[in-house]
Amino acid sequence: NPKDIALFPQRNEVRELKKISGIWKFKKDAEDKGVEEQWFNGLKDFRSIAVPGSWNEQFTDMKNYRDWVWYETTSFIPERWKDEKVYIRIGEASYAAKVWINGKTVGEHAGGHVPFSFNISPMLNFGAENRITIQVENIFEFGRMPEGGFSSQAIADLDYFPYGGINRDVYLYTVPQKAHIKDITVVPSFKGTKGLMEVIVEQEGDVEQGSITVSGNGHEIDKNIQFVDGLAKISIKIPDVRLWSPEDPYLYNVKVVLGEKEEIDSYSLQTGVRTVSVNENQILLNDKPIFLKGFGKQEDFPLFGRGTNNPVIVTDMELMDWVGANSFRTAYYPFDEEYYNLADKKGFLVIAESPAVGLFGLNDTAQIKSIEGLCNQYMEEMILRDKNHPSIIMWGLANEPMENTRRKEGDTSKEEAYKMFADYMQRAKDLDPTRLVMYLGDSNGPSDWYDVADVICLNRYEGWYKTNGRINEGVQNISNELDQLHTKFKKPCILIEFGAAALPGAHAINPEMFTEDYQVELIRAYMQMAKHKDFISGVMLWNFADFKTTSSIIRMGGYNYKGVFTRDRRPKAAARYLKAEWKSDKE
Ligand code: BDP
Repeated sequence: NPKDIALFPQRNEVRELKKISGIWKFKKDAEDKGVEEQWFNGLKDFRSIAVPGSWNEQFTDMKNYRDWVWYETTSFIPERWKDEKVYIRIGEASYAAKVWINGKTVGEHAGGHVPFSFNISPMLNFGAENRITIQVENIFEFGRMPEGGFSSQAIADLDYFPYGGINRDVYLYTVPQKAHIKDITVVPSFKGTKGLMEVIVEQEGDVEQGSITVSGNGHEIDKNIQFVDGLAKISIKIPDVRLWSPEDPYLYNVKVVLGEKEEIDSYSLQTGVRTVSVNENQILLNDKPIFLKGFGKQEDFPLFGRGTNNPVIVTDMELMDWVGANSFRTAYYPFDEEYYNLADKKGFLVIAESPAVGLFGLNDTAQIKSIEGLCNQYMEEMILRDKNHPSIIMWGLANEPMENTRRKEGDTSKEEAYKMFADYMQRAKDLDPTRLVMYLGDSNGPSDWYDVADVICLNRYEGWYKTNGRINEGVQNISNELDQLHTKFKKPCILIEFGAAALPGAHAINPEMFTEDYQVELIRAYMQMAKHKDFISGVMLWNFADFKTTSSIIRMGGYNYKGVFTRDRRPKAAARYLKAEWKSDKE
């Protein structure tokens, strides 16, 4: 059941939680013979791998490996878990995975960057060690997301490294047998000093009664709830509401209990009260204009690749504070939940993105059909998992959807592509009417699709790939384009991706491409231009840090050097320039 990922597992009076990440057994299966040879009954001749962590970084012979592998670990399951429902939750496995417990099939999942969860009670031995086996592959092909098979690129058609493996933590957790809380959606709003939370609770089971307690800012509000067909809805008024904002990222605690006299299940989450909206020129948070100063980020670091590492999450937000940024994008996929938890607490504004990168598939009818379902699935999983984070103000639903320039007369795929795209964007808005939606429009993409987005988000590389070496001319081009787009669509715009590669330590008197000086000059020119347009609601640099990508003639050593920090988080000259700009804005 996909809904099993809606709530991050937690430990309380009625729920148990055990993290089973660590060093696991690991084996390559390039010929895909493991299932036939029943490797799920115990791996032989294995080596060891860290979970979470990408295999590409950990093994010298697996840098570009994308085929099948096997993971195995054991975990003791106590006798007292017999009366509970036990689940396994895998934070993410790229790209597809199959799971066995004690040699018995549990289930499978396709799609990286999002968690998946299975009820494993029927396969467990209680009061004993249990063997957990996960088979993973990261094959890149047509009809997957991100899509493969469009070019002869050795590894991927996209500009980040397609790391494989179990890249996030793995948990075992329990929920009560009788009934449990499956999902909680909190929709906040306010009027003057009165806050409102519309809360929807979904349970698995048929308990009729429950309660909700919202506490914060010196108030505690208790309400009983009634379930009809497993669902309960209630509006909770919050007096003297303390709104969530970057200046005051205040969080309320929402506790849901199932059962009347006896507590059958309970779940607590933290969320904030804030609203997001737009007018013709601005993005509004709590009805006041905001300006996004920030970065596109990747989950990428030496040694663990895309594997989750909490010190990196904490450090990156410290560094964003240090330069005076207030926002970041999870380019181009949903990040580990800890990013959003910390952003909620620190008051960062987040554009949360789905893995719909490089939609070259909008070329013809067959391609559109092959990815439509996947786009929707990932968008839905992302919203299901992340909807209660006040830090997320906007969903990023696609990166650079492309058009077919070789269409023949009578070909209707252009209309079909637009329709698919518009339906997809609308579906996200229907699922979550409280946030904005956007996609990143490339200069080669369709320019008339912005009518389906709340904000016009441009990625432009003038002064770099185009008008290279001629920054002012390039920036003038974008300035003209922005004016035209704004006149046509009457929506706020974000310069959401721009930048120049800078090799750390490279300098020149006359700014030359690839020097730190050129990167500063380019960023300065874009930011100055943005200052003179009142419909620009943000500047977000590409990228926060240098990151690993696939080898090519424009990616020296396999890295994209557009970071303002190096891959190991040392500041380039551009970071100091931004700090001077952004910190002085604040003062
Ligand atoms: C943009 C792509 C992004 C790349 C960037 C670049 O959307 O993924 O990393 O170009 O070339 O067009 O740095």
